[in-house]
Amino acid sequence: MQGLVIKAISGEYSVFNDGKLLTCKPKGLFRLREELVKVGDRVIVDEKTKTIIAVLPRKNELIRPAVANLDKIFLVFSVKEPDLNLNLLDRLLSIFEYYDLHPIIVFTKVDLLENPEEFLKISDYYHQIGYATYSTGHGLSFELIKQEISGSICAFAGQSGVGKSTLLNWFDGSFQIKTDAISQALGRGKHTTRHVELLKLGDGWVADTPGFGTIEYPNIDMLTFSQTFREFFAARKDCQFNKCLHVDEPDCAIKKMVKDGSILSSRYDNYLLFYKEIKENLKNQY
Ligand SMILES: Nc1nc2c(ncn2[C@@H]2O[C@H](COP(=O)(O)OP(=O)(O)O)[C@@H](O)[C@H]2O)c(=O)[nH]1
Ligand SMILES: [Mg+2]
Ligand SMILES: [Zn+2]
Repeated sequence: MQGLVIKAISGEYSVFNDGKLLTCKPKGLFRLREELVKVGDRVIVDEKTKTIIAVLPRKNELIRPAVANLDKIFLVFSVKEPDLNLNLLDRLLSIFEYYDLHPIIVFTKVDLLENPEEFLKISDYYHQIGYATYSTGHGLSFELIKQEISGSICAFAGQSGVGKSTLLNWFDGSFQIKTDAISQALGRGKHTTRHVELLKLGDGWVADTPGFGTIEYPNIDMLTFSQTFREFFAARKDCQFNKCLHVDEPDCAIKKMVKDGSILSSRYDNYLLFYKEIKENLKNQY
């Protein structure tokens, strides 16, 4: 039979097919390298011996968290406690654009803001450049987020304490995922690892991934990197130079747009930081 791997714990895989779960081991070849089977994989299983005999080609895969075939990734960011981290948001957006992973933004804890104007400007900006954005803490977006999940394999990514598990529990009370008091969530050691598991929500699947405090840029050339900032990519034709990287070039449309306020200045600041980081990485490779 063919099934979907929804859980992997110490060499045992839960494979979902037609409403049933089968606990399987991979056949010898795969056992040698555990990472050869990932949560999200579609696999062929020999039901008699309960072994995974083949992994079907993946449409994408992440290394940490180890998950394959994601249709959508929700980037969960609290607006307070912890403060909105636009640097991490821009980094994740850029990296997931590169992986072609369809990022969707969820801003949480909007109820904690006394003055939401500044936040609304930021949230509108990301919406206007083409990202689906939702916000929670006032109860408005739940049904819409649920609809986004329907029919897709999704993951919730974001720092510890932003409210990923809380959201998933709101969607389905039977999940009963452990949520952390904020102080504990922030103070928790970096090395706490938890397994990834796909949870069934309607006819979709969601993974509550362990915290995404940092993520490394993949090996990426500068021009491709510049294209992972959507609105920069859209406006690049107005730059004087073909292949403008929007850093030192004269007559750069992006820099003008930052000046006149049509590009969010934090976006450009973060772009420059990542640009330098990637350049450094490239240098260190030789
Ligand atoms: N005020 C407020 N608190 C929230 C909201 N969502 C989550 N929290 C709290 O934030 C803390 C961390 O939540 P948790 O779901 O464990 O975060 P995770 O580490 O991202 O899974 C918990 O104390 C939650 O009760 C929200 O929308 N508003
Ligand atoms: Mg959690
Ligand atoms: Zn430019």
